[in-house]
Amino acid sequence: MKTTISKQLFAKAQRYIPGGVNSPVRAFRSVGGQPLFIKRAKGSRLYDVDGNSFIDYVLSWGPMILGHAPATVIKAIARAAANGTSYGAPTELEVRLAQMIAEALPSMQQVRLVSSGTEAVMSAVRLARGYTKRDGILKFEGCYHGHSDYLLAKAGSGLATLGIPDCPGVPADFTKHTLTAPYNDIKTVQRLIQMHHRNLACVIVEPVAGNMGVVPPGSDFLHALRELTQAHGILLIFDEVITGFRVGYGGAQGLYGVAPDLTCLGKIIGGGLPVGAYGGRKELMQMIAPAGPVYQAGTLSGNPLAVTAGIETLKRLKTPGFYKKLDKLSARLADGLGEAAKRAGVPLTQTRVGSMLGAFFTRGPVVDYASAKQSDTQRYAKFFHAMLDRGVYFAPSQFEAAFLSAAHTPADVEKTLLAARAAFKSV
Ligand code: HOZ
Repeated sequence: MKTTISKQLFAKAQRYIPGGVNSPVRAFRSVGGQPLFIKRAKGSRLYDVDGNSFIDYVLSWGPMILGHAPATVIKAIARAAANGTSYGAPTELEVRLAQMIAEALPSMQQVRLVSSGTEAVMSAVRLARGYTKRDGILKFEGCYHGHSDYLLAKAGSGLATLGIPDCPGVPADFTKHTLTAPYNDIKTVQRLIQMHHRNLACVIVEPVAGNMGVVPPGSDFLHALRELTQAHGILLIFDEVITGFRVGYGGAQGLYGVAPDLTCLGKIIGGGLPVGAYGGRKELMQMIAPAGPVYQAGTLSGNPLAVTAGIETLKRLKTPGFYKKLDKLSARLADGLGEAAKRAGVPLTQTRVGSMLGAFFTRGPVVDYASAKQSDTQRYAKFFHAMLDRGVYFAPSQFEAAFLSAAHTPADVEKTLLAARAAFKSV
């Protein structure tokens, strides 16, 4: 594979940008080698600056559920751009998107749009603290909720990828309010809540963990969290930045039938443009300024281009049979990968919720961060490069998810499986 121009760009990037990248995981550090610089993307494909093309299973870390550059969304963005790119004033578009979100996820009676998932979570936690008048947070090891200070404790995604347990620059005074428990371990949650309930504002969880690889919730985990939090006046926050509109139109809360108090959404509701949202019961959301005293603001919140892309994306997602079709293709990919690994004698534990896929190089089971970390990451790195050489782009980290889009075809999946049969033999 020719990578001359990517290499040149990466050398230059390192002169001006720390580590040569604007977000750590994409630097390929844990898999070795150098990141590819992308020129354009269309449908299921990424095209790099050296003329290589790849079937993309990263999809901008999830949001491109329609595939890259879907015609209807791009046309709508162009139309919106002609009317101006930012006003810092209300628009009808924002009201439409908020209504679509509230109708899709009934627990979100009111919605505040922001510009990223990190911002959504940060604001939801502030609201939980303001509402309950308590400071404590309980999060789960290996879950990632963006990069705000008090949520970096034992976090997944880039921190898991780079092996950063605690982040310098985060005052101990901030993290002292953050408790952590193993994912899927309701006994530990019970114990922590018993000890700390008077100071706990919220329990925050990815209802399907997607930042330590994909780890689905155990059969009763989310229901048990709901009951325990309710019993103690603690707010339950679902971080659906990845799962919202991904595992179903109603998100993970619709899929598992558990209504949180607050929900955070991310870039999928902007069709991949920079957007986030948080929302919940009206009574809670009325605490947010200017309705109430909990302050949160942003000029780019509800940006007309992002909101337009979001509306067009959600319209497509609502079409009957959308998720069923995606699920069927995802199942074919997962089954095929499992068969290929088995045939090559490679121990692989697979996880999947709809079009979110995980694969760990361990006999498993994988139920939490400790078991996810049992994966042979060296083997993952080899697999990643063997697939990349064959034109398939998976995440450059064991601790991220793979995603499919409506633009992926059965032929893409068969091509991927052909590559995987050869790749598994070489790891
Ligand atoms: N933390 C992101 C994935 N969960 C990766 C962000 C990026 O590198 O773009």
